[in-house]
Amino acid sequence: MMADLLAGLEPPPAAREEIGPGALLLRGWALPRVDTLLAGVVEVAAQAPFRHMVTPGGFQMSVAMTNCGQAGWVTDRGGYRYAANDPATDRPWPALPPAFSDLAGAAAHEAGYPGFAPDACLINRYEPGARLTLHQDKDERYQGHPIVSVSLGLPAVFQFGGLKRADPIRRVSLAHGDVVVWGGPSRLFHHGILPLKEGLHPQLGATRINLTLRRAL
Ligand code: MD6
Ligand code: FE
Repeated sequence: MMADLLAGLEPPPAAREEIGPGALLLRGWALPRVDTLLAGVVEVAAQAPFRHMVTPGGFQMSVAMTNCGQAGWVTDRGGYRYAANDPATDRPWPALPPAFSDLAGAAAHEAGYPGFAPDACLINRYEPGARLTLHQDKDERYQGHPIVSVSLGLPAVFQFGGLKRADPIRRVSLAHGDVVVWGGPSRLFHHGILPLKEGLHPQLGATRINLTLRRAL
């Protein structure tokens, strides 16, 4: 009886929260596609393993990273850049799984950025204690495109500041299945992730995965 009543109902629209000018948090938006996304991560990591890269200043990052798509974001003593090949294997990065580009296009459309077609995805993997210090994403060739970010696994506290490093910072909790789309005036805002708290996620254990889909080239 109840099941009959519910069968015809659409799922409720994901909660939308504007976290900055042109930056929209779509809570739970990726939940229906989590399994496909995770299968994509496993497939990519089998060809291009997660690694802890070194910053230009010589520090090893606590976040492990890999990439897929036409270009991958890398850092080493020589600086930050996009590279066509994975420096670990000297082969091209694995292709973008269609599930990644489909979700990014649909989420961007939903957030008011129609026609977004990513060509690259940076995959971040956090374990408890791992963090990402305040930074701007500005290594993309043209920064007029938005970035779509998908959070999976353990929750994290996202810091979202402004154009200047010293601007006030808001803290936003990002949970499994949350999607953030940002572009426009917020595209170059400083942001980061506070040290991940201990915890166990039913699907991912003591891990948080973040996908950031971009147009890099
Ligand atoms: C993270 N995200 O959520 C780190 N960058 O683990 C980012 O650094 C990021 O979420 C650009 C656009 C969206 C993001
Ligand atoms: Fe970033």
